[in-house]
Amino acid sequence: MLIKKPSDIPSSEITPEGLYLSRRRFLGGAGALVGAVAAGGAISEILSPSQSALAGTKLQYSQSQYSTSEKQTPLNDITHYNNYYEFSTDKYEPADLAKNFNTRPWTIKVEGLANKPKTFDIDALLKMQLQERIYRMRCVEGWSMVIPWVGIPLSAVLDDVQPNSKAKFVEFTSLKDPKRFPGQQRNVLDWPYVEGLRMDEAMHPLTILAVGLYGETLPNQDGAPVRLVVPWKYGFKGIKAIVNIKLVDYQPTSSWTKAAPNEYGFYSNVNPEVDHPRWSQAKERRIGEFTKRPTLMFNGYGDQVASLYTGMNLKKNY
Ligand SMILES: Nc1nc2c(c(=O)[nH]1)N[C@H]1C(S)=C(S)[C@@H](COP(=O)(O)O)O[C@H]1N2
Ligand SMILES: [Mo]
Repeated sequence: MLIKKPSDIPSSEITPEGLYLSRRRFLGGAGALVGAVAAGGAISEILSPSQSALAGTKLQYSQSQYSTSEKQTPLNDITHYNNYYEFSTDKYEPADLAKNFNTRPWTIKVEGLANKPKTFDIDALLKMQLQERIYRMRCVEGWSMVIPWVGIPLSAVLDDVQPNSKAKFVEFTSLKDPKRFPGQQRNVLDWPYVEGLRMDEAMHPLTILAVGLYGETLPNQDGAPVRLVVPWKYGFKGIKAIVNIKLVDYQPTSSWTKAAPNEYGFYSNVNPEVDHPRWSQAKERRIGEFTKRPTLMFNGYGDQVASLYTGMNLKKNY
């Protein structure tokens, strides 16, 4: 496959994390008011009948001390305002384009520098000790949501394969299948989508593999059947449709870093003091609100995660 070097990609293609906002109605107060399903509505009610019967299945889970009590974003917004370039660069399109995406069979291979590499079947993962994690999420574009995820700590899966002492980072890879992902027929990103975490970030109790939201299995457009959620980092870290998790001794190069290294660094921590090269990160718009609110350092999770970055220059390591 022909991969375009970053210098060959017109800026209109690497702008994506912002380009479409200017052209499209921004989801906000008015959009939220007309939303058909209020917070707490059932996913099955908003899915078209043809959508995979697997999305919107009730999950068993317990509560967690890590959840925020902030008002949750309506389900209709969480499922109709998605960044998912495998389907489309337009945030309004994945809801429809993903509706027939088949998430069975599905396995997640966990391999690399581990004593007991293992391939998990998604249905085995769904039977692990799931928890609800109501997290603030913030996109690098400046919008935020509060999402009641259901998932398992990533550490539970990693502990199972026993990482060895050479493992320093974790590399995540999404499914590559241009037949099922129309967006992969275009070179908007270098497919498959790849992300990475440092070992201590991956093992942190806030980091989860999400398999559901609002108590039911994930809608396809939100990353079914399994996606990463790291609440103190910009949304693009939350890689969707994961098929491979690899323990490695090098710092993985994520798809966004590859596309625009000066804009999207490895750490990607939510940081109001470090502007994106083309816009400020000082404020954000919570979907459903008119007035912008100040963005919090580490997205408000500083008490739990700031110590991971002690002594690091966060302007250099953006
Ligand atoms: N595989 C894959 N994962 C992805 C993306 C993508 O395009 N492909 N987009 C990322 C970005 S930029 C954001 S903001 C979040 C959006 O997640 P959501 O649609 O559940 O809100 O998914 C992230 N994970
Ligand atoms: Mo994003």
